[in-house]
Amino acid sequence: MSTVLTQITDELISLFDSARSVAVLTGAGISAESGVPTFRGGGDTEIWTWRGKPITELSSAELISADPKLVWEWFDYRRGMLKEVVPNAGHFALAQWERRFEEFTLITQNIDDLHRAAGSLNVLEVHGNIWRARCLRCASVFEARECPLEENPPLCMVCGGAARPDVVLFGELLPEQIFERAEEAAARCELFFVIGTSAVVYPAAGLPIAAKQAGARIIEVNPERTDISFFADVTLLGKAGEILPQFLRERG
Ligand code: BJW
Ligand code: ZN
Repeated sequence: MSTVLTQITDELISLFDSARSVAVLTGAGISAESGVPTFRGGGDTEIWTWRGKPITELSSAELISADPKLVWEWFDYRRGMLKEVVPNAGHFALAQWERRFEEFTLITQNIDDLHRAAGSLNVLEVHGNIWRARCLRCASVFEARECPLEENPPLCMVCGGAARPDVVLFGELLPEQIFERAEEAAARCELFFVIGTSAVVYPAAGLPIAAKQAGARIIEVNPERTDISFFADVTLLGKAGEILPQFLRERG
């Protein structure tokens, strides 16, 4: 059982200050304070809902094969909401953390691009990015920011074939090289932060377990306890936008 805290302590600050190698896994909760709904709730957030269908059905390998237009409609609905939102204090704090450590890896399950918008340079997007499309014929990946879409499905800029969102749906494999880099970071780091994720979706949810097995300290930041809380060294119960900037406060 981890130590549960509601704010950071001097001991945590010294762990943070003396770390050389840090890895962070973020989930939907870090974007909650920007007004982005989460998938499974928690905190005081809204949940993504659309036409009464569950996410496991909408964002699935089955549906993209059966009805790609419908999947684009679901994504277009989300893109419409996401284009209005901006990063929050949690995203900005992580962009500053990146500049502070000799080795720093930011792994995100989020597809909303808010880490980059906040200034993070090196982001491992293990579930893809909602602002990119991938050609179903030639596999070219291109930026697709037009919202609402003029054409559904959008067409590939290279070969004219139909494209799909460049995101990882349920039942699909994660981008191999990106995930390998995430696994390497988990195996190498001294501190592994798990921020704003319910940590139920695999294989991303296996990263903190791998980090722990490799000897890292696990620090969770979430307003609610999760499965991670059982093996984390510290669970900081609170909102990412309030907790993460505390690590950057002036040292007295
Ligand atoms: C705050 C906060 C604040 C609130 N501050 N925190 C074993 C059993 C059964 C199935 C499987 C299994 N192992 C693997 C699978 C299959 C499946 C899976 O894991 N299912 C589980 C549900 C069990 N995994 C897959 O399908 C993966 N692929 C795969 O395994 O390939 C091999 C394979 C091939 C063929 C067949 C089967 C397997 C791919 C998973 C990709 C998931 N993609 C999604 C959708 C992306 C596109 C889209 O957005 O539509 O990614 S699912 C959805 O969940 C999304 C998220 O990235 C992901 C994780 O969610 P996250 O980020 O944790 O969000 P929430 O909402 O769950 O949690 C938010 C948290 O924030 C809460 O804890 C709050 O308390 C907290 N919070 N406010 C900080 N202010
Ligand atoms: Zn193409």
